[in-house]
Amino acid sequence: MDYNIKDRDAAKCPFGIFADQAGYFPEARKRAVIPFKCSEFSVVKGEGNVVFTGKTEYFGFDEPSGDEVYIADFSEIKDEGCYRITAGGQRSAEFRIARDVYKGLSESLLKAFYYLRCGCGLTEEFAGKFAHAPCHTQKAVLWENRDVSLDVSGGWHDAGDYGRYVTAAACALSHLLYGFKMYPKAAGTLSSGIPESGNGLPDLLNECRYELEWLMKMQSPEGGAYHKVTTAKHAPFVMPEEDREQLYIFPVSSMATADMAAVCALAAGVYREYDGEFAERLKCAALAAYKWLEENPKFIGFDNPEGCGTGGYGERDDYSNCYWAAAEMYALTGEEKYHEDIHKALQKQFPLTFLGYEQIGGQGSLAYLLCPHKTDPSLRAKLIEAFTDRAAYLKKISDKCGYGVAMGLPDYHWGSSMEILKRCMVFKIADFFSGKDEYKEYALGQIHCIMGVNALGYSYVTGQGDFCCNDPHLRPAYADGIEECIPGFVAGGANGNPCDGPAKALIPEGTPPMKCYADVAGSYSLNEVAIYWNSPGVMAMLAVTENE
Ligand code: 9MR
Ligand code: ZN
Repeated sequence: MDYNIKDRDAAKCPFGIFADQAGYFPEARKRAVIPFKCSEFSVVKGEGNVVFTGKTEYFGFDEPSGDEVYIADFSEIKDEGCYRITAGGQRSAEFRIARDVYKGLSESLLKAFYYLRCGCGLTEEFAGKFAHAPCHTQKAVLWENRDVSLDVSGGWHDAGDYGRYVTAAACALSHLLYGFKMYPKAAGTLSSGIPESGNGLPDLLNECRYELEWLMKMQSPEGGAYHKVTTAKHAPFVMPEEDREQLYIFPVSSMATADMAAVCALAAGVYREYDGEFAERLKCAALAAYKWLEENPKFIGFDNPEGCGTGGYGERDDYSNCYWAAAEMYALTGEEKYHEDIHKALQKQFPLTFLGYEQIGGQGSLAYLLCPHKTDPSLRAKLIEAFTDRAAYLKKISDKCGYGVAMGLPDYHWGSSMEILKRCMVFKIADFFSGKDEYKEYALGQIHCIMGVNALGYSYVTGQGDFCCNDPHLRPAYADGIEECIPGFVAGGANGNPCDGPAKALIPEGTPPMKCYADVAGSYSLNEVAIYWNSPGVMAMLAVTENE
């Protein structure tokens, strides 16, 4: 696809040693990766005081990166401050050791949702130089009946494109809302500097409300959820307010409807204590969507109709979505019929711990495990075991990777950063329910990878760290003409099977998957952003900072 993008040359990493560019907690395990032969390393404080010298540990050949890896373990350093690792004439980026190393990162990851708000202008007061005029405020027409026009304005742009998709939205909201439910201390104090800040509601809930208001507009009169609202084709790389093409609302799908029931029920429970009226509206939307599912038991998937080229978000079945919906409805209402529906849904085969938009059963399991009503002890035990087994499996994979990443070779696909962050969440969820601190370091290991402990040394979050991606496939970030990228966006990341022109031109055949990345705006399969790639970032941050 030609988007008329002139890609800038991606910068080369100025660092030969890879550390977390945000930093490390004082008491945590601290490791940097050295991808060349060396036996000794130093830790340098500030402007060059060597505070520690240690022997490296030879890890061996690391398959995902193709590197011979040496590990520099400097866990002994616990004093707060700014440091670098040096060895063999190379150095790492500067990083901090402190209890609040992830504060800025957490806020920035949440603030990214504000930058994606649609249907309103971003003002200079909150968006600074990234302010822009209101976008996509016009009514949209039904794709299948152009005489019907509806107001479905609001919500977040999905990603680098300006589409708004219900299943993607529900997934992102679920990560944020579970982050809030499970880690209330961290979530309650996270402030992102948005127009609603200071109104008595935590900013995470303010931000989610912006999306939920839109989501409820996507409900059909019969209770089904329209799958998406987009233009017929992706816009060129223009600012959102310059994308004035006709907006279309696409038909109802089962996945979108089940996800709408689920996430509205989840949100109704969360907002109940802050805003009874809003919670009631959410509950009504959830009930109507669930009723639609009962009345329309046959699966209705989604394929782009001819003439439409925006994101599809098709799924092969809606098993995990229906499980999630039943579990949230039960958690909200305590009605036995939903409990029975959970058991019915579990007769189908799907992963119980996956937290993505396509396999969303993990959210169903969280709903059940956190449910305030009577639960079945054997099902509870089974779900907890599913998370702890998954964490144990991911631990083994991390141990086999020189960079400590819980990713096997095939896991480096489109949006691998999301996979890494979801793995961090699985480690933390397993610990949450087992009551142990078994996987703490493994969870942090995944964050370290996103923040620079990876074969290219990138921080995969825009504006965070001295060497971070800066040219993501994000329309406003390109069209605004500002060199510095809008901060806080998680880039898709390394992808062993990139499928767009720029990526194919830039990544030589046979490149190890962890190195299949380029920071160029033209590549959507390497460098796009998406709401459900930022949301596991926020949830992971809440999880790892809750007790710091
Ligand atoms: O995140 C999606 C990824 O898992 C798929 O492989 C890819 C191709 O279908 O689509 C991605 O989703 C995109 C969506 O279709 C449209 N908005 C941008 C999304 C992120 O790239
Ligand atoms: Zn918009």
